[in-house]
Amino acid sequence: MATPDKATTKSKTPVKTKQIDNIHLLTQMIRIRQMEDKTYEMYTKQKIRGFLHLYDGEEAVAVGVIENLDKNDGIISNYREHGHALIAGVSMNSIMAEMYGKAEGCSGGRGGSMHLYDKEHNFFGGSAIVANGLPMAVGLGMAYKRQGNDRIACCIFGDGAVDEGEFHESMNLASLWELPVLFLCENNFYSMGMPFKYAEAETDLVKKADSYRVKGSRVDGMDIMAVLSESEKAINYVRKEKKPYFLECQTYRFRAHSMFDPERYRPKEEVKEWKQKDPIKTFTDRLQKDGELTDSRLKEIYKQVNEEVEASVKFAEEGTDEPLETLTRFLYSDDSIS
Ligand SMILES: Cc1ncc(C[n+]2csc(CCOP(=O)(O)OP(=O)(O)O)c2C)c(N)n1
Ligand SMILES: [Mg+2]
Repeated sequence: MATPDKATTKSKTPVKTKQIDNIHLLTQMIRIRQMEDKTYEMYTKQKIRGFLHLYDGEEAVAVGVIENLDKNDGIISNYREHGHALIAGVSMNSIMAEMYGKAEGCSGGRGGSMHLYDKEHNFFGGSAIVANGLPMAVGLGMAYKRQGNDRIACCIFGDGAVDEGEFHESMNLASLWELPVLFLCENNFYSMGMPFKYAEAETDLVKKADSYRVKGSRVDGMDIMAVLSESEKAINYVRKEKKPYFLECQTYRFRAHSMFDPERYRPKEEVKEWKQKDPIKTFTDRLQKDGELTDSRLKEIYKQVNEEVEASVKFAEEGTDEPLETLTRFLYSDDSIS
């Protein structure tokens, strides 16, 4: 989807297959990381307030899946969604302004970090409520089916959402009604302080999907190439067969759950081990080893991305605080967004 570098696409029957430039993929992951590092800094300076859930370590999932979607496909996410929104094409300026609570933000400054939303890019939200997006994605899939188009709904959620009733209801209905929904589980093995293994009686999530007759697979979410390849198969299946698919990406968040979390529930050694698999570092090393990326090109990428980040901070800082007089807008449905 939208990007600084151009992605090349080529057609292949029966479903379109994208060929995406490796440098572009790396740049997209770096854009997420650098943008979020800046939000961390601005949070500590109290420029950004409220909750802030960062995505460090999980970038290969957002990039590896969303890059394979079409721009008309819908995306519904959770509260760790800054990267999802960015790769869906939402501008960094409007994301940063939203985090600052400015009127120029993608949700008019009303949502903040957990509620990014952009109709133009079919990004139907972030949400603070765990598993909230799943039934919404079923509804979106149903709408696309009834409209008779070939759009699909991609629903992104964490392992914690699998414990919720909505997961089971949504998988069941999407399967029963044959809806074009990609259920994308970012399994980072923790739901706040709850380790995955203590939360699930059945830790094989693909088996759970199978119990609803939803086809599924699992992939190493730290490896951008693996995610790209598996998500392409999954997306093509949903689009062509018009049936749901469950894709589990096993990943890890390098930072705390949110800005308030002493992280007593996981050993420091474990974090260190996962950091060895940093998707940006491993992909950078791979491209350099293969001679696809020179040191100077890498420097240039970081320079460009950092300029984009700084520009977004400037945009947010210069943005408009909503005046008191309009604070009650949007309470009723006819108060449309201007
Ligand atoms: C319905 C609901 N229950 C509980 C919470 C509190 N809560 C916020 S984040 C979270 C953890 C969810 O973990 P996961 O889905 O694995 O996503 P991750 O944070 O790991 O990306 C919980 C339980 C909530 N927001 N909504
Ligand atoms: Mg989790």
